[in-house]
Amino acid sequence: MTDLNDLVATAKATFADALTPADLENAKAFFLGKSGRVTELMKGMATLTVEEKKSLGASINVVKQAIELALNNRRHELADAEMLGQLQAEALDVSLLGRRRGQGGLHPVSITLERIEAIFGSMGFDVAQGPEIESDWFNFTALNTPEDHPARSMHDTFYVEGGSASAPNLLRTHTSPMQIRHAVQHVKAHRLAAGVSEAGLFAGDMPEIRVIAPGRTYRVDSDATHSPMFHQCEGLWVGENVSFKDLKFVFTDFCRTFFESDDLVLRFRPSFFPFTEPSAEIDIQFQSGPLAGRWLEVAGSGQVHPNVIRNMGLDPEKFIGFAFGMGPDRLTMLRYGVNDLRLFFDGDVRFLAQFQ
Ligand code: 2U9
Repeated sequence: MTDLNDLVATAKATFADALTPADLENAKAFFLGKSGRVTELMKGMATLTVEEKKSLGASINVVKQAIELALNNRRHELADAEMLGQLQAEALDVSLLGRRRGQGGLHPVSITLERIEAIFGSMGFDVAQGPEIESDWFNFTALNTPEDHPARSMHDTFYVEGGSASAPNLLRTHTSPMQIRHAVQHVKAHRLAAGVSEAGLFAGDMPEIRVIAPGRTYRVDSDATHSPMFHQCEGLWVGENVSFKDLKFVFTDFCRTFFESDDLVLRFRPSFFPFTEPSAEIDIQFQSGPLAGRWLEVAGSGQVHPNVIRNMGLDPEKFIGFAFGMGPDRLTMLRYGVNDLRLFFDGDVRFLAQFQ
């Protein structure tokens, strides 16, 4: 029995000395293998009596089970140690800050355009869209701009391929052509609805045209307050009984909502545009706050010229309206106190991120 107990102790010690699974399996063979110690003990029983076999066999079995248990325990220990080593070697420092992808956001001028659209939208204005490459007709002629107007020179306008030799296509110099296109479509649709022929100027019943046209515009110009690409947002309201009084109401409401201040007043200053007559610049003055006391020019405006009303297909004896035009870039500069327009278009994320 003492021999048998010693054998268990020896096996445990040998297994403990095995430092790798391969060593352990070799050690196992020494005790439990085909010619291992336990097997030899079994074979040694051949000459014993049945009674002796029973008694010694049971003891050998107990020893065998104890050795197997010791072997399995050591197997688990080695496997755990191996796993621990692997976990340590491949450890991830989850406390390290990740490299997050920037969230992105709207450009400050886009924020302004969205606000303008929301404010005029709430006053019942549609939002027109149109091409940035325009024809001479929609950009100039339909808007009553004469042949010899400086805006038509190579000096002031980016001409592109297409169109005719005498009237090449161009990058639109203002957003007004979108409103002419919108008005022409509007008139056409209501002529059809009213069953009035396409010929001649329309003088029937028609819902009012109320539209704004925001977008990119292009002129040959570049300094701290001018960029070759800039934004405009023009508005147009044409009906049978629309006046400067409505323009003043609409634009005052717009400015107070846009600048989030009721503490501002408007001033209309006579001016000239080919597409409006009479025309006026619109200045605003804050009565309080950082910009208080100075008159700030924010828009041009006027009663739509009868020739322009005609170019929409409408009878100017019946239809009248007003238009206004403003620069969202400049409005953004005023709202945020930015003093150089070029910052908006340099694409420096450090500058742009400040508006998020
Ligand atoms: C149609 C008829 C008339 C739109 C108008 C202005 C006056 C104007 C510019 C000033 C500098 C915008 O800020 S700016 O870039 N615009 O002064 N725009 S009236 O008149 C129209 C538009 C469309 C069919």
